[in-house]
Amino acid sequence: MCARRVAIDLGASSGRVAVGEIVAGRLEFEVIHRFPNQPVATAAGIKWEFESLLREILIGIKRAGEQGEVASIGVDSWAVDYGVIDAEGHLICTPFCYRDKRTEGILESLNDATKETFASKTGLQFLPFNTVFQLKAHSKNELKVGNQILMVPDLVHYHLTGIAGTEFTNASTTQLLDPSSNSWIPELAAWIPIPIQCLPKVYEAGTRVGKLKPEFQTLPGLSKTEVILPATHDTGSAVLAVPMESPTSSAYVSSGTWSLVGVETPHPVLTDSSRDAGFSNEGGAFGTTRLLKNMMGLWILQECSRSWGTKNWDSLINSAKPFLTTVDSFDPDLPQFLAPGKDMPDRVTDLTGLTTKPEITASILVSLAQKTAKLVKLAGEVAMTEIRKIYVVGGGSQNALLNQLIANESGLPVVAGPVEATLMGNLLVQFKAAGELGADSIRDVVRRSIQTETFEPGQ
Ligand code: LFR
Repeated sequence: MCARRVAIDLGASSGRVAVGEIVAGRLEFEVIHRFPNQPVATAAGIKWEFESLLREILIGIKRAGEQGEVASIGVDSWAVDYGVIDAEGHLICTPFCYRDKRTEGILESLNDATKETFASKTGLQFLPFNTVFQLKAHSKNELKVGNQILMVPDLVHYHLTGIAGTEFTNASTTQLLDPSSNSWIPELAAWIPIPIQCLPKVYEAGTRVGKLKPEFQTLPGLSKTEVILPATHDTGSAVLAVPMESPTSSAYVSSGTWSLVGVETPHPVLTDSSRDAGFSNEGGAFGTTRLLKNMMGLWILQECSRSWGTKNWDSLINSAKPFLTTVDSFDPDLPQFLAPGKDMPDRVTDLTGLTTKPEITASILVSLAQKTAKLVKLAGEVAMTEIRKIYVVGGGSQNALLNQLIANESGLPVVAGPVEATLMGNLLVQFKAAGELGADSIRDVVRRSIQTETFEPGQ
């Protein structure tokens, strides 16, 4: 009988718990629990409601166990955010949201020499919210020897097993890790400053961490369950499930609240051109590197539709069609778009002069497509390879209009799907680690399990 494995994917706007099985070489999975997630304003700043996320995760895990034996569980989430546990394992600081303004100004205050050290040692794009800058802004009383900094998925794994550690794909987004040696960089910990011992041991994706704590083992279906680390960075899991046949001539876009645009390389690309173009070398599973740039994804439109009280997302997208060739575009990565706010449509109006919902929507979609095409081209240049196809995965891959616009802007075919790339990548690492994929690669199984749609340029 085939093992049932559970993937938990925490996203910036929702979380999902899915159960997967391998049936005749295909991955079959079902999302058995969904719950909303959003950053909340607290007296300390913008934070995630971590206790509530844990409660929802447990509802999902219990449900999975009630339906049958669960062989393993793995959690992935957005990157960079972390919590702090003390020497007794108590969570003394729940995760801040990367959209909190406590890191404002830190990046700008770096001198050239420090910037050079960061860039050359980590090969990561400078983003104001990278973990290293959040830790710079963090109260140092909490960052002392004995305490540990755990990323969001690590906190959940710790809650489930009592074993503390982190995983390479997510650790690589902290801007504190050397992507070539997988080790923390003492010089950068000293810059914050934090004791290097606060940074946990780094494990590879696929590591079998151990059994659940006794209190969970007594629940139905969970007595033998182990935690197996997926690529705990959601983008890491998603990129594993990009169905590309030829990674050297393909670019991917992991499309959701953010768009992560790049190529997969066999090793970090720490060249001047990569650094000048602001590319990140994020650690991938199985020795790969995600050479990518983080750009604002559907976030601006999500915030506009929240502000407008939009009920029907599809009709909002359709309403934009008549205006695609007439609206002005803008750079979606301008800093004024980072923070949440009901005034998001006004922020677009300020740049474009557009005021109606269909025109603002058109302007956002065209801007996203233009920026995506530009980054695909840059990714090819930086990786010194010719890109012939773009793969779009994740929730945003359902946006046919955006896919078509990307194809038109780039002049390249766009292959859309899978929508649930992150869950699939998470589950398949667990099956692989347990030796249940046979000779198949993760991408072989993905290709067999899904249908994609291709958008040719100029249609
Ligand atoms: C996508 C993502 C991106 C990361 C951003 C913030 O969900 O993980 O890869 O840059 O969230 O953590």
